[in-house]
Amino acid sequence: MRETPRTNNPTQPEFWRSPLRGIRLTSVLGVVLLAGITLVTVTGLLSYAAYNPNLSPVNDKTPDKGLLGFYLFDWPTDPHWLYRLNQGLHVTVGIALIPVLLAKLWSVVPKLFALPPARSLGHALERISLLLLVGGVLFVFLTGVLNVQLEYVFPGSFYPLHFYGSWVFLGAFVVHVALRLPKALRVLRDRHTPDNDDESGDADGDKGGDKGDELVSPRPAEPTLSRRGALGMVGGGSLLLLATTAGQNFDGPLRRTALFAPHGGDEPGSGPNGFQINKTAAARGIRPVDTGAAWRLTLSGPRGDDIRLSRDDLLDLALHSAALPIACVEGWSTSDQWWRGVRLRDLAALAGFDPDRAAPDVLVDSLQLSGAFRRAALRDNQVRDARSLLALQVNGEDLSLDHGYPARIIVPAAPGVLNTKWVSRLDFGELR
Ligand code: HEM
Ligand SMILES: Nc1nc2c(c(=O)[nH]1)N[C@H]1C(S)=C(S)[C@@H](COP(=O)(O)O)O[C@H]1N2
Ligand SMILES: [Mo]
Repeated sequence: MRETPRTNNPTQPEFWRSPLRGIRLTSVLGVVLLAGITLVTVTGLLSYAAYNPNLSPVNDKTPDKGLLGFYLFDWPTDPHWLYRLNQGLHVTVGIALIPVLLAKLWSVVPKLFALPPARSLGHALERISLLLLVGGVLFVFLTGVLNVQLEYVFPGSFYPLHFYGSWVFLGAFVVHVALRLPKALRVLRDRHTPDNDDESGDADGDKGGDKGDELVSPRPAEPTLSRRGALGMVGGGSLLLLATTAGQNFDGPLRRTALFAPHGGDEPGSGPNGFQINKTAAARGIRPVDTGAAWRLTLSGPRGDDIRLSRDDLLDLALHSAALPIACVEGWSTSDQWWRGVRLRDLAALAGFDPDRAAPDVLVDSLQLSGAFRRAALRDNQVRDARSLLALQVNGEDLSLDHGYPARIIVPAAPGVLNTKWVSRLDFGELR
């Protein structure tokens, strides 16, 4: 029996000593990642469609997307909690996957150091795709988490970074899954594939069925944890992140369980306007003189002449109610709030359209002079929906300044970014 040599060189397989590594661990983690990343990918692509990026340059943060916008469709207004569910899943599942992702990378790290860097052209191509896979996944998760935690650390550039980064990662991911899934499934189906919980992987040189499993350490250290224990730790970590994040999608005591979420904790204040605020009026530079008695809403449409309405004029129109949530791209949401105001379709009619025959799109402008989300475009199906309001009140009281007084948009199933606050102008017409 020969003693396996010691080494300080990570390009040598002997350097990596954990007895937990092996194709089984990698396969279990891989299959969990496949399910999780598929869900995060689908909800991410849907979230992009929910912005209506192809409706107007005002909504489009990635004007150079070209073919990557191939699948865009008219985002529906039903069910009214659609975006709340979509984005809650995208962010919560993404965060809960982090321990699984790190464990998967740990399980294959010896292979990333292995030499020679390329044995053949095919091998070289595979290693380049692995670079894009590992770099891509770290980049996409990091930009996502930083955006949620710190809000726009990359001013103005989060969307293009996360969007294009995701497509690079996705390409490499599809290649990786196509190459490895068959093996992973075979390993998981075959109960006799040796793993490191059984006796066959010990250091005495008789590696039995481990032959060919390059992930198994040729010089394993004494185990301090079983593979099942390691998987338990990873799963426990995921559950902990899930339990300390998911609460940001609910109100009251549940929200206070969202310890790591910036929009967890107590709702701001109490009373009818005491629900989560994203950007306050002060943070967006909204001045009290602009929201006082002099405020007017300007409507434009095919009539030509602009129509100007005071808040009292709006209150004299037919008022309607709708119970709708605020659901932010950052993955927090409120439960349904009871909004009251003027239907967008009624305002379209004032501007000269017949929304029953053909509803127009609308470009919404606000009092905010600079910064993100001061303007947004809504599609005809959103204007037509009887629950889409220019809201003046919420939960039986006037809107607070921070929730958009004098008037804000609220649309069913739409992302928060389309629910413009401090509205000043609505231009109805065909946008696309
Ligand atoms: C973001 C996700 C993922 C990353 C970053 C990642 C990364 C890696 C890396 C770097 C390797 C080593 C490649 C080598 O040089 O042989 C590897 C191997 C492997 N991966 Fe993944 N992977 C991911 C997802 C998945 C998924 C979804 C599956 C399952 C379907 C999977 C199954 C495997 C398998 C079976 C191996 C082969 C181990 C071997 O043959 O020794 N991986 N992965
Ligand atoms: N004018 C303006 N409207 C805006 C925003 C903004 O920054 N400026 N933020 C949007 C975003 S990202 C969200 S999630 C919602 C949040 O609404 P709330 O603060 O009333 O909860 O408002 C939207 N409307
Ligand atoms: Mo948002």
